[in-house]
Amino acid sequence: MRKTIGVLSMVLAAGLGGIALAPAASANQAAPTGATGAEIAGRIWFDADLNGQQDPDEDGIPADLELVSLSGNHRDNATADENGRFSFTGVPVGDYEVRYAKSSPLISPSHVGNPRTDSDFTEYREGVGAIIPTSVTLDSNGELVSDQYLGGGFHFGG
Ligand SMILES: [Ca+2]
Ligand SMILES: [Ca+2]
Repeated sequence: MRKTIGVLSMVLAAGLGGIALAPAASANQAAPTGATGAEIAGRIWFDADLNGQQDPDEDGIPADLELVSLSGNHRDNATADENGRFSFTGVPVGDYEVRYAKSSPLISPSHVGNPRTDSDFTEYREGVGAIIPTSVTLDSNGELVSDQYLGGGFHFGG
């Protein structure tokens, strides 16, 4: 009799332990990564031949950029350096636009060839400028996923 009660208690304890631990473990995983934020980065460049790829002889463009949430709220500003490289850091999970308020609507074709060196401008919006849509998501391990190879190719002509 004693032996049977002992086994029953152990089974009950193990079952309860399993139930109690599961939600605590997943909550602990998501909190620290979500608080840090992700990096969104890329390069604005002068696409001389307008082929949508960053070629070795094409220069970067220093540019003032704005990060805006899809709901239209200003999130951050960044300035591309003399090589056209820019970075936004500490960006939380969400959908965004990187906006470049250039005056010429002549932008490179979107997503042609190698995604690390292509142009991710998808539209020129009158009164706003050239738009790169992007997002920060969480993968199944709770790790932040963001694009650090965003390209913005354009031409002055037209
Ligand atoms: Ca090119
Ligand atoms: Ca890209």
